[in-house]
Amino acid sequence: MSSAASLPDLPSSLRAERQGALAVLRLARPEKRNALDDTMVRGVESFFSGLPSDVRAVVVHGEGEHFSAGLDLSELTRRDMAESIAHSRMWHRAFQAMEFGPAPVVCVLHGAVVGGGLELAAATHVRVAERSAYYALPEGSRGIYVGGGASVRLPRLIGTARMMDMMLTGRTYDADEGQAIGLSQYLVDAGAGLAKGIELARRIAENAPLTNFAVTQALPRIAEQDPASGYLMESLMSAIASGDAEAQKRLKDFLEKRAPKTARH
Ligand code: 1HE
Repeated sequence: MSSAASLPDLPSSLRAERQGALAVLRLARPEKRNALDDTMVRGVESFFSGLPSDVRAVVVHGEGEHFSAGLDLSELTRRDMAESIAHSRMWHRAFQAMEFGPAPVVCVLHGAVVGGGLELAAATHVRVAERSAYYALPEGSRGIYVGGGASVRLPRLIGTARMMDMMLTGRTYDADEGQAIGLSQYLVDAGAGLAKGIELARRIAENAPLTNFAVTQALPRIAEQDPASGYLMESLMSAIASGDAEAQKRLKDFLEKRAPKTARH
């Protein structure tokens, strides 16, 4: 029997399981192409807010033919302006709980990765795309605007001009193009994404916890800072990480020839 702590309760449109040090979260609403309704978005927030401390990395993927068709458009017609602002802020909270949560997140993409689905993917740390993946921001043609953080995250990921083009002209990027412009970091064959995502997450889970903390919490902030503050923050973070007992043990292991070399794979 596993001694791993249990995961937060989720709505039926999200499924999660433990795999040792990992948690695997699945968007499980394939009949609606994993369109993200309020219940799912709130579920994402409670999942990442309630992750047990022994979860060292998370893999997110989608059931069915598509990763996600984005915002559930059927819910959109029911809101007035104030409710729409609150709704977008709810998405921001959920995706920030993931982006700045306790464990690095690997996302596995296939089929449609569109609108809010792309916003969710952009809030994760490592993206693996299968060759079926394609990316779009159909908000332009639906008469709406992004609301799940894309205006902040996508310009940093692919550039403002590309995001403008996607929204103004409805341009889609296929998996190869997405890989070339930085939407994904890994590109794999159809059906191979989850195994690759789990392999990467296992590797991430082996890092010292303070290194993963520095990479997911400090690095994105440093990248946004003025250089002088960034250099200072880097020095502080570096000293905190290397002063930790785990770092001292790993350094000793290398110097005493017990740790693997950094070889070309
Ligand atoms: C949906 C949604 C949805 C499917 N909201 N119900 N996103 C979009 O504009 C993309 C809209 N979806 C599509 O273009 C297509 O569904 C797909 C290309 C993703 C998939 O096509 P297909 O042929 O496999 O499926 P389908 O027949 O279009 O859809 C199957 C069912 O899912 C159908 O419902 P049914 O009850 O008739 O079976 C669809 O209505 C339903 N469905 N997508 C609601 N998005 C925080 S702001 C973010 C803003 C956005 O994300 S805007 C982008 C919205």
